[in-house]
Amino acid sequence: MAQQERAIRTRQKIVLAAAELFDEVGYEAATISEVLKRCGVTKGALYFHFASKEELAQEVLAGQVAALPPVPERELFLQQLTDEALVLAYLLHVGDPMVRGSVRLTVDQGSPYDGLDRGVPMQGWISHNTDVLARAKAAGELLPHVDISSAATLFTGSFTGVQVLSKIMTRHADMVERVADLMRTMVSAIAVPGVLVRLDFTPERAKLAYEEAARVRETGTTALAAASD
Ligand code: XVR
Repeated sequence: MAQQERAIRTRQKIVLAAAELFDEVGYEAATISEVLKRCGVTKGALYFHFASKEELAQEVLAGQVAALPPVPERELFLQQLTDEALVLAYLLHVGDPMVRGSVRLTVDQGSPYDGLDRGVPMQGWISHNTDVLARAKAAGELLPHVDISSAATLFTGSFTGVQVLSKIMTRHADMVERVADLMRTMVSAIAVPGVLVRLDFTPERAKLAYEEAARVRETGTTALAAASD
């Protein structure tokens, strides 16, 4: 294996172990020595990649949006947005360590002096939503009054709200159902009627959409593309 590839893998191992630890104990209580124990990397190697716990946490925060496997483009952009929300909910529900650790770091308030920039992933989601909603608008899927940037922010804010509630009430057991409800309600306020009737908000989509997206990430092909080969 090339040296560079080995370095990338080591880095990924460290980040994953850190995310897992942040998910379990939060930022304050997490220690570099516990990350070391979990990832089986030498202290020297860890410090080569990350100078501090803060740098590690910032990397986990930065990886949040990319931790969502890419949902293949749908016929309707509002279905794509819905499926992305369902896939993220599913990952929280099943306990994906990268997603859970990163999301916990984002929402835990911590000390005002801990130096973490929790706005990084939030801004990433808002920009992504802005992009998808702009496409939805261009495709005629949105009601004329819809303000894209405020809707984009509202999706991220309300997802965060139901995520916190679901964690408190059920430890994410009902996460997929809460997000399916949220998307049905919010999308109903912005979609034109002819589009709304074609959208599917059932929670059962979550697992299927996740499996499809994970397949795309692994192989670079969709089920349809693979079938027509
Ligand atoms: O904006 C998001 C989606 O595009 C769906 C609408 C998800 C926002 C997730 C924000 C994340 C940070 C804290 O979740 C939290 O609870 C996927």
